[in-house]
Amino acid sequence: MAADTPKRCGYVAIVGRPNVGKSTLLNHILGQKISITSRKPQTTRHQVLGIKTEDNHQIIFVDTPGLHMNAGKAINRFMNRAATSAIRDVDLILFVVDRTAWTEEDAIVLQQIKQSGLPTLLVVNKVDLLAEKEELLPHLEVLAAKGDFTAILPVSALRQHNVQALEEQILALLPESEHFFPEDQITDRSQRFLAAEIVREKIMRQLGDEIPYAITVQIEEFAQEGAVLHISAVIFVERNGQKRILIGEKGARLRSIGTDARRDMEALFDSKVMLRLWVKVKSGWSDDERALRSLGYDDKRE
Ligand SMILES: Nc1nc2c(ncn2[C@@H]2O[C@H](COP(=O)(O)OP(=O)(O)OP(=O)(O)O)[C@@H](O)[C@H]2O)c(=O)[nH]1
Ligand SMILES: [Mg+2]
Repeated sequence: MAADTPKRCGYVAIVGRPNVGKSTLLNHILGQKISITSRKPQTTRHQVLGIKTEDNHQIIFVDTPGLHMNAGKAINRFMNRAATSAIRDVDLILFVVDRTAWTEEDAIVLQQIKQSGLPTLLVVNKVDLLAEKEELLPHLEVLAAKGDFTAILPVSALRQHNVQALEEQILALLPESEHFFPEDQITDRSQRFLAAEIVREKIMRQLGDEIPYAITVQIEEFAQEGAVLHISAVIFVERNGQKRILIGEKGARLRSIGTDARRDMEALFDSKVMLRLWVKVKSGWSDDERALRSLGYDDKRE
């Protein structure tokens, strides 16, 4: 790279309704799992930065919770605020949609994007799942008519299809600027935050439809002692019945969540991990603004 190539740096928000593949896209662009993913909608609850520094450019991605309707509870309102505030504070937006589906929630996201007036790349994800590839082209034309997009890119975040082309588009739009983060930093989130998220991911993935939305995870201990990283986490649930389900028959479910989580933590932290999980009932935590703040759902730090 020539020494006189200008440095580039900018913020890129990844927004869209729940479950379209935003976090999967971020992880695959970074080549590292920073943001948790699952088949269930509303997996991501906070803004998470993923930083990619290469040559003379630094792209700071902002993963966001899926913007959704029926945001009745305080936790859901928090998540929507985290998504909409990201739309305002960036240089460029990636608007992610799922193939040819277009829902009322997509329309709400688009409306927010239009209000921001920011350049936007429309990312049509999961094209690997399209049975009829011919469907895509006419649909892309329909999408193009909905807004003023700088470009429209069909991609598969999971299969890495066209993701490179997307990165090139982003680079072309990145402002000239000094880098905001050190070259080796990949996220703004602490190891404690990432550990709590890994536990939550395993619960999202292993448990049925309702429990994952009733839980939150707090790290109580995070201490390296010699070759072993000791991590204790408390899983808060809303009710006693949920605690029973989470623990499972003779503790089997909680053990299995712990095993999966420990494996991911060992890979991410590059250390042997001793993980202890506890389950506590904190009734109404998800609809209580004060409880939310004390559990890390803080608007100043989405
Ligand atoms: N087949 C296929 N599946 C995908 C693709 N991208 C994401 N998925 C799957 O879609 C589901 C949702 O992915 P996430 O990355 O968690 O979606 P999200 O938009 O971050 O969801 P929220 O955080 O809930 O808003 C997961 O099961 C992913 O594996 C893709 O390109 N192809
Ligand atoms: Mg997500």
